[in-house]
Amino acid sequence: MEARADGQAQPERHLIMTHDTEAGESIDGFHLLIDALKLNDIDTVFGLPGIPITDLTRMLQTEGLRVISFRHEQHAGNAAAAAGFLTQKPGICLTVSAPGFLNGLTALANATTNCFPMILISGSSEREIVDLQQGDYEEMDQLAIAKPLCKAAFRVLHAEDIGVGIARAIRAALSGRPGGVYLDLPAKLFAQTMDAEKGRKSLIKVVDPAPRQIPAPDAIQRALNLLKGAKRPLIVLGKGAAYAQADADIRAFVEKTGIPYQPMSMAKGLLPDTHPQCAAAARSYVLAEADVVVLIGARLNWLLSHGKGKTWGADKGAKQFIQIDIAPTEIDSNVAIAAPVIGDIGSCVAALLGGLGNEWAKPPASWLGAIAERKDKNLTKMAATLALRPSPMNFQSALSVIRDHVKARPDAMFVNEGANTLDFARSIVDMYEPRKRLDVGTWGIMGIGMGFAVAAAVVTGKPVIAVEGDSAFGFSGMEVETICRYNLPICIVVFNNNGVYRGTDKNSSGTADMAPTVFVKNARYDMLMTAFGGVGVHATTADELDKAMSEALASGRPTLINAVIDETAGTESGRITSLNPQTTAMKK
Ligand code: FYN
Ligand code: ADP
Repeated sequence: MEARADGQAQPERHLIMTHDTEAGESIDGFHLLIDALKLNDIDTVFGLPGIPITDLTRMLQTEGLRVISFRHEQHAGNAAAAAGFLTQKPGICLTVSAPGFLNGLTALANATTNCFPMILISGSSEREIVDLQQGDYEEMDQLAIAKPLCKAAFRVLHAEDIGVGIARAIRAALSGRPGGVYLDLPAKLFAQTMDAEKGRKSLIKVVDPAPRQIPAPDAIQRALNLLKGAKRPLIVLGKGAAYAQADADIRAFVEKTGIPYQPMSMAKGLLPDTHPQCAAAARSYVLAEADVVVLIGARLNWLLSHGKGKTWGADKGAKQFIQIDIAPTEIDSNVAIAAPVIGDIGSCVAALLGGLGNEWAKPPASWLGAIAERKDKNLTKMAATLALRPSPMNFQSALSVIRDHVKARPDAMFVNEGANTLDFARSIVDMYEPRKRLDVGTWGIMGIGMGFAVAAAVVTGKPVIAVEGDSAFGFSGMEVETICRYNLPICIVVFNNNGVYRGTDKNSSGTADMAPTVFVKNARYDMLMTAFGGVGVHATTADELDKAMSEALASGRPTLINAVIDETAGTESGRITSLNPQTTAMKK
């Protein structure tokens, strides 16, 4: 028996003979697909059964894969994407045709945007009928629809091509910049049979699916020359750096150069947030003042103000960038990059590290001192806020409790979505280990919460703390049933302030409806969990929240804590209010 990531035993890999015929043994499409996945060490499938893949989900389970069955495909897809990010293996999401496929597609597009490897496998209706638009059951040209929303899309029509289809999907998802791949499997394919021996030979074990890409020596030298001359250098670590699993070399590079670093949200913990070189608490200052910035697996997109403008101290003179990325076309996408370093992060950072030599001078003390001063000021201010115990709780007082639990369990996974709930948690809750934080990512998407939490629990076997805005939780809330069904050690904390952003907006139209941002007052989200046999707690004080979290983490039982937050707390869109277009009247 082989061991699986979740610790359960996995039966030996073998080819399943489905029929004995006079001509010899034969195998069907179902089993060729299962064997192709197993051959490539895929041990878990996230999905939702239905026509035409219901039997496939059963057979996958029988043949030793773990099948995590969700209540909505979007969350199964998000789980697959998070699993891909955490493991460097493509996460698999399995759906039914048309509507199920479309539900999974949001997750596939989100995975692609975030550079997470996943494969969406959807059953589909019969090509002959779909292409003539003759009105088949769940008729849809899924391949055409998926194509522009992912890295690659393939359809397999013949059983003998299943091996190639899976191999191509794995390679496309993992190689170069990782991303989402769509694999279209028409219903008829599953029942096709072929000679078992030929079938076995048609399967492909993918060799080196994410080949290292070694940076050119002159690119390394160019980057080091630029860095050597820097007076106020800064390193920005992105989730690409977290994905790369080059943790030791990244840490060595940061520490050997002595350069302060700014972690993007999912790179938090790559080095502990409490590391003396962490500049997160002086973010505005370091971005504006740095003269040379090393981007490691972080794009200059909206989250980094496109590398220009006031955030980057546009009025303070030229800023130069060194960018490490596997995708050459990312370079110069927003501003000129003086020293591109193209390759996989592990190879690039190792090469830079090798080029530092023994004499590398640490950044000027004036730069480090100025950052330390800003940090101290912000940390002191933050500590004072976190010490308060207002009634009802506000975001900060509730998060100070959560912060202590994460500190005590640095190995726990942390999932976070919302607006204010996300923004406050990002700066208040320190992370201590790599790839522990999963959040809304590049799109700032709501709805990843329960899918990511399930994947985090299934893939790592560690406890999961999911901190959710009440609005954000609503997108995937029904998956608490999934969490209870698989008895996953997930502690969900819903920050309930009665609405989107806050709960106090008024309808000014004179009708009886609530304002669009307001929810049912004093809702009891905890009861959703008790409905399925989990633990539900209604927490109105920091002490109650603390006690409930202690119990949840100790017991490992599925728990939902309804944390009552002051409904006046929270600002429109959290820290990204400026992205809201305003009417001319409001501007005046
Ligand atoms: C950070 N900060 C801290 C700390 N960490 N202070 C004290 N202690 C600690 N540990 C300070 C930091 O210096 C900043 O202050 C401030 O807190 C905010 O830091 P943050 O969160 O890193 O930075 P900011 O400005 O919010 O970053 C911009 C951003 C971020 C775009 C990267 O907002 C982001 O990731 N947003 C995602 C939003 C999103 O997707 N929302 C979902 C959709 S919501 P100063 O240095 O003084 O500035 C739809 O409505
Ligand atoms: P963040 O949102 O944290 O800033 P992004 O998602 O914007 O991070 O950027 C991640 C970047 O990392 C992408 O440009 C992607 O091409 C790159 N990347 C992902 N994996 C690797 C890898 N193994 N090696 C090099 N670059 C990578």
